[in-house]
Amino acid sequence: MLRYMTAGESHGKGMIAILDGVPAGLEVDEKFINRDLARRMVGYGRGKRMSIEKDAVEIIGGCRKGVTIGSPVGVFIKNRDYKIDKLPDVTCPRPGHADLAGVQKYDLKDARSVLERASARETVARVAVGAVAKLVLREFGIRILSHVTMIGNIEAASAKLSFDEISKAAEGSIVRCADPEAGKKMCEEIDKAKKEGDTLGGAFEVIADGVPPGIGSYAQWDRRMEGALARAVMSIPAVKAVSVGNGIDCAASRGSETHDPIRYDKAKKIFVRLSNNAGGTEGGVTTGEPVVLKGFMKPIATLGTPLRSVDLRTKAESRAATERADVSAVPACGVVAEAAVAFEIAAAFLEKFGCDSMTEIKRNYEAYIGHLRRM
Ligand code: EPS
Repeated sequence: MLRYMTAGESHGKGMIAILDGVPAGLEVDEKFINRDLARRMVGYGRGKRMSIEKDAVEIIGGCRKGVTIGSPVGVFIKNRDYKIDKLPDVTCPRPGHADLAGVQKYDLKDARSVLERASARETVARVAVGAVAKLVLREFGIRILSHVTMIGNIEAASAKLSFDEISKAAEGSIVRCADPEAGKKMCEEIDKAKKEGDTLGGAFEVIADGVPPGIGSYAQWDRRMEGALARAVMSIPAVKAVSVGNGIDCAASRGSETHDPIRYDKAKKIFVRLSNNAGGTEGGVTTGEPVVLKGFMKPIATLGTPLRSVDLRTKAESRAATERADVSAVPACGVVAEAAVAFEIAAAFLEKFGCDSMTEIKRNYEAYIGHLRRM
């Protein structure tokens, strides 16, 4: 069973994660992990923190000579901006952040103790974990991308692009948007919001290509892929909705317009679909088509022009605390969602093909793919 936990505060010594259930025999490519950490840091609209940090992973367990040995993999990412005990108290909770609910729940006087852990800084550890999951999936030709489809009310058009075209365009865009025209407008919208002391949300799409049919299961509620993917992506700070495939539009469409007709490709000896409205999953099981989902992020809760709040000590009306923060972090959120999706697909993949060693998993995977071609 692949599982992980993280610990660490935004301005503590660093972030740590333990990833348990990684098969033995996987080469842990630190450069690959660090590349994802760097991708999480960029994006137009990010705050000053990203110019302080130089996120890099330190592997502190589960590897010998760069290869996994079947033990839990420990990762550590150091915070350069380590100053947690020198920071002032936060006593005016920000609407939209965990501040107020957190002090109530944990009986705290200072919302700093809440925001330090609720901060999206924690996602640096998730990206490191997701990168290890991507390394497992990479061995089976599974690739994952993300791109920004909306910031504020600016929407991108990318429906006609291939996986490689989207990936190339998004990696080359400062807002990780595959539509250059929309990307330009998104940057203008971010500038406008920044000037007005405001923040912006948006949406991103994650696509996993090369996932074989039969990952996940309809047999039990918690093994359904849609549920696992939605939970993983919804757990990223500020994500308020997830749709799989055309999950929102299909509610207003007819069955005949929604479901993906089946065809048999005699040359490749595989079943294929004429469309992929389902987003690569039917009945909680992958279909062999790309897994496609969208995440919707609310605007960041720390506003330059703060909203009305109440001082926790005096109960007097006040303005919410304001901190250094991002104007928009939708591009980074997409990268975090790639990690979340990679982890969930890897977990279900290992459940199907075994989890002890890469050689065992490859043997089982190849036997299964061969079997599918003989069906
Ligand atoms: C983040 C680090 C944080 C924020 C941001 C994400 O750093 P700091 O608080 O020092 O500026 O920039 O977190 C939030 C916007 C939030 O609301 O929690 C990071 O590493 O991604």
